[in-house]
Parts: sequence; structure tokens; C-alpha cells
Amino acid sequence: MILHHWDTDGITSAAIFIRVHGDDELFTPKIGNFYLDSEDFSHVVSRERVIILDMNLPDAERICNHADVYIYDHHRSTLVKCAREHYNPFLEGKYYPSCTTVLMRRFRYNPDYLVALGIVGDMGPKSREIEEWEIVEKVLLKHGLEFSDIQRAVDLLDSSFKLDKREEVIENVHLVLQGLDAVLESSGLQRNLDVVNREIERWVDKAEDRGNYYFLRMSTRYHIISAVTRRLAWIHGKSALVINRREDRDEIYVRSPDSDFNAIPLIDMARGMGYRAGGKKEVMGAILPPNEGEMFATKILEVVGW
Ligand SMILES: [Mn+2]
Repeated sequence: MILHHWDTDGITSAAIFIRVHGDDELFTPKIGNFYLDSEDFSHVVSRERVIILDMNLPDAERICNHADVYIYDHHRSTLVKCAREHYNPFLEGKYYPSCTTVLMRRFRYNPDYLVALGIVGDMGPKSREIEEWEIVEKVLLKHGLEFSDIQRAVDLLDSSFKLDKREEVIENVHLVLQGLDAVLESSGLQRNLDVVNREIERWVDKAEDRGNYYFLRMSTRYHIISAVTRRLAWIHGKSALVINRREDRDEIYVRSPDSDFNAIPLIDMARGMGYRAGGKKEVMGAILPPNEGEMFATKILEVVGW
């Protein structure tokens, strides 16, 4: 079984793995869960071999007790000793921009549109500033495309997880294997994208200017909090704090465009309080029990001093 992240980098990594090793059963965790709940866990461990792509799953060690585990990833992580193979350049202190570039190196896979989609998926417009831009540029030239076209392909592929369409994420692996045009011409994904963009705009318009930062309390079942927070920070050039109330959890995102901002202490604080949290220097995302968002937002504001 190939267990992969639901975003474009995860989808294209699964596609590359299939091209290299042949077809396999595909699986993505419940969208929004960067771990396996008990239902997902029992399904996964019923298989003999589990290949984990583009996810730093906290459950990897537990899966080892039931199946052979192979991990190919680029997130911050620590070595999973029980895995048959844990290949992540981060373990040697090197950060790769995407899981597709990790697979490219590991399996001597020739850079192509799948690798490029993974890079643009995770890096967005920042792809232009990294060494691997060369790969993206060659793909654009070869296919006669502009950067905006490949960015649109990423947005189309990502629209499935944003709308919580888990089965469609799996279908997208097969779609992208047919080529870039198959993605760009998919009318179903285009309809998704229109819905996603409308929903993002709707919430962005409701944000409140609180002087040093923008604040938004939203309630949507779509997985767009990251996109909404990024858009707020980008449009207004200010920090943004967003809470999303879901039925079973609160989600919180903090992002700042200031170069001296550091979200790592916030991530540590969230984890210290027992929450699942992740991110990098400029952004933190955390999942909290229902109705704990406001309380945690207050703590965040105390730390950052906005
Ligand atoms: Mn990735």
C-alpha cells in the first residue's frame, strides 16, 4: 500500500512511485489528520507493506509491528529505526523542497512534470528562488507553459482535499499520471476550484483589522484555513490569526510576513499543551479540542505581543 499526503506533492509522489515500482493500492489518511485515527490505523496495518510518502506520520513506529514500513519524505523528522528504509535528506541535515525531489534522488528518476508539480505544490511562487527552479523551468519550456499554468494545475489538484473529497485525492494520482493536460482540462476539478476560491474570498472579507494583525473567526468544513491565513497576510501585509470551528475540533493558524517573526516557540507551546501542531518559522497550525480556540488564541497573543 502507498500511503500518501493529500496535497499535490503527495499525489505526484505517489504517481512517481507507481511509475518506478508499478501499480499499488493507494491510501490517504482522513483529510486534516496528520496521523492515523483508529479506523485508518486498522485499515493500514492489515497490509503487509506500507510505503509512506510525504508525511511525517507519528504512527510509523506502531505500523512496524504489523507491516514492513518504507518512508520517503522531506519534512522535519527523526529516524524511524524500525522502518525497512527511511529515506529523508532532512536526517542528514538537508532540506529538500518536495517529496518528489526526494524520490528523484533516491530512485534516479528523471526530472519531469511530476517532480515539478511537487516543487510548485509545496513552494508556490518561491519555487523561483531555489536551485530546483531549473527543473520547473525545463518542464515549462518542454510543455510550452507559463508558471501560472503549473500553479493552476497545483490549485486544481489541491482543490480535492480542500473540499474534503478523499476519494478524489486518490483519483487524482491516476489523473496526473495521464499528463499535465489531463489535469488542466479537468472540468470537475475546475468546478471544485471555483467553489474553493469563492469560499476563501467569502471568509477573507470577514476578517477584522486589529491594528497589528488581522483576526478571523470562521466556521467551514472545507480545509482552507491555511489558504485563508496566507491570503490575509499577503493582501494586507500584516500578521494574521485565524480560528476555524469544526464540528469535532477547533483549528488555529498564525502567520506573519515579518522576517523577524518566529512561530517555532508557538509550535512548541502548542505541543507542550498536548495539541497537534506543526509549521515552520513563518507559520503555525494547530488542532485543538472543540471550543479551545479562543483560549489558545489569547495565549498566542501574549507570546507574540501584538
Ligand atoms: Mn511535501
